[in-house]
Amino acid sequence: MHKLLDDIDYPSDLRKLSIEQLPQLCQEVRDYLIDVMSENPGHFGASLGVVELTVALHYALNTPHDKLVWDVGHQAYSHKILTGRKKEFKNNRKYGGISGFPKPSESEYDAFGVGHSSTSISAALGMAISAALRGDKTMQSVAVIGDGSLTGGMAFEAMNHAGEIQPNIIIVVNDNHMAIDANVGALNQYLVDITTSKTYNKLKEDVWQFLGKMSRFGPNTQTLIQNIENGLKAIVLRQSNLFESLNFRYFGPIDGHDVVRLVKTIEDLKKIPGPKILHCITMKGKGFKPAEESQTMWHAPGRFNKVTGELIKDVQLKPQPPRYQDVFGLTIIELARMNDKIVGVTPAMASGCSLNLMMEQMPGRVFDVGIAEQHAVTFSAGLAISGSLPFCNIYSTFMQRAYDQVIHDVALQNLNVVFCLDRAGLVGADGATHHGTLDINFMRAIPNMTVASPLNEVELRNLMYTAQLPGKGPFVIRYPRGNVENVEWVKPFEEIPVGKGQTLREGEKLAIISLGPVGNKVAKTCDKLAAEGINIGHFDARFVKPLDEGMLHHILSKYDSIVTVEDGNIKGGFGSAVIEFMADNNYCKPVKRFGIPDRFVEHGTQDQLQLECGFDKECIYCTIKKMLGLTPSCQ
Ligand SMILES: Cc1ncc(C[n+]2csc(CCOP(=O)(O)OP(=O)(O)O)c2C)c(N)n1
Repeated sequence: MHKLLDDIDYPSDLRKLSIEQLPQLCQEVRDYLIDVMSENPGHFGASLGVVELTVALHYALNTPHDKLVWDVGHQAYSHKILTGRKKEFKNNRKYGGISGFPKPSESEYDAFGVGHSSTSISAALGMAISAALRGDKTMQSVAVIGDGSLTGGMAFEAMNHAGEIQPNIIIVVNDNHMAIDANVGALNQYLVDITTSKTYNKLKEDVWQFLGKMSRFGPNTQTLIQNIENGLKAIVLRQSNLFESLNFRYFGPIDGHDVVRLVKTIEDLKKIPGPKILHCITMKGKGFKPAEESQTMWHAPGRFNKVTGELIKDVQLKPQPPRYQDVFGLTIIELARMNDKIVGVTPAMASGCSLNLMMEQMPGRVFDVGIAEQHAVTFSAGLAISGSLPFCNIYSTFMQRAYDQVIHDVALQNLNVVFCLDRAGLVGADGATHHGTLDINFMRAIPNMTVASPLNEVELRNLMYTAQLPGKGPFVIRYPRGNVENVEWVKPFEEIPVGKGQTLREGEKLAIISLGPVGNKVAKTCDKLAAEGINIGHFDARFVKPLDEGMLHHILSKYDSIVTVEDGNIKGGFGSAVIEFMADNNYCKPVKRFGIPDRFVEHGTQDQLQLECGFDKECIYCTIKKMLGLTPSCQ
């Protein structure tokens, strides 16, 4: 059967439809999303939740002239489908395919590059002001931000600014009461209250209907509308509405799945100057029952049967080892039982980092602070200075947000906060915005800081154990996304001396020094070389800071050339630390550094990206053979 979506590639095609046809189009877009994502997984629930909003926005706005900024961008899949990427969507997040997030270099409809939350209002504000400065009076600047992302401080910084300078912007609050887990915080409660307060909403509805009637009389009634608004709202609404108090005009809450009403509302809002909030109530996973019912699990599920909703597990013949995040999540519970000072802190990533396990067992000792990395760090500093021992778990990429807090609030005061950086290194399909490849570099620059990366699951446990022993100061433990090496991983805790690496094998001529789990791949390369009669040394640094100086002196005295391997950016990273050590100690030897080159790496599987960056097993093998003057079997 011919579908409306078949004829739509761009918003200009969409605008040819009558408003009555939009519900059908929404159904088709939703079906297409379910169809494609059942095979090629991605951010599912959030995308299904904004289908109507996306159609309405592109229908009512004049994109790409009007600017549409998606916060985080994980929900922007229907936007991609309706802006020239319908076919390409089948390769969403795949190596060489389109990005899972809006990206201006990919499309002129992607007004701003996103991936990290709470940036949309600032960016839309900048766009609105820039348009005003160049005399463009027609451009609309719209930010779409979820209730979860609204908990990020930047969103408030931007509203605070906008409320004063009164730009022409629309902020659409996409309120589904969820972040990845259930949304938290007083603001979340406020949004619930505002949605459910009968008195408030009756009043809003009356104002709304009145304004709706007036707007039908055309632009001449605008002044009248404004006068009424100013009078009525100033008296009644401003005192009772947070957004009104910040000098925004607040509209809603309205049903974010009623596409016709959304279109009419957005068209009305376009005629009202100044900063406006449109509060839409949506449901995450809308239209796919399992996703509506289990919203956290369906935030980003794997492949699934699109009829039954059953998740498709890849065939597994033997039991799979746990993920690094689970080792963290289970180990912190063990440690917290032994040490009652330990608490867990997460900025809205409880299930992402497995702190949800501790939350279930020790609810009073884990704090989900919302999408607020900066606050998470300084809150941890406050806990630590008062005698608690916080394990603050933040994905490496999101830790970039809180750099000053780490320096100023934790390291400068030498506080014992344990930073567990999950998803360190190349993360895979989430791509450039999410790779955690800079933490080695920025953490090793901070005085007082210990920076470690475990080789495997046992080391992760032991580092966590070590970090909570007295007097350890600020302590970073970085570990990657993915599974650990062994099914059996629970061993008694052992303290690891801070700044001590380990010898994995001695050899001759050339030594590899690796950092973190990438060392397991290196070990396999060493095995392969050994099978050919080439015996090189392999050392696990464990610590980037402090470096194991004794081990380095040994390596640099014994071996002729050095190879470093790290899952992080080469510039200023672990290999650079080794070179600095060599320069400071007058060692002059050839060094080859493997890691991520000085550019942003896109999306793909972790293996594909390591290969692209030239530090997969094969590249290391070939380089070593060349360094030893041997002809590699590869070129
Ligand atoms: C700075 C930052 N921290 C954490 C995340 C991880 N993250 C991605 S989506 C999401 C939840 C966003 O919630 P909301 O804005 O309400 O959107 P929804 O998924 O509910 O549609 C989080 C925490 C992020 N993208 N950026």
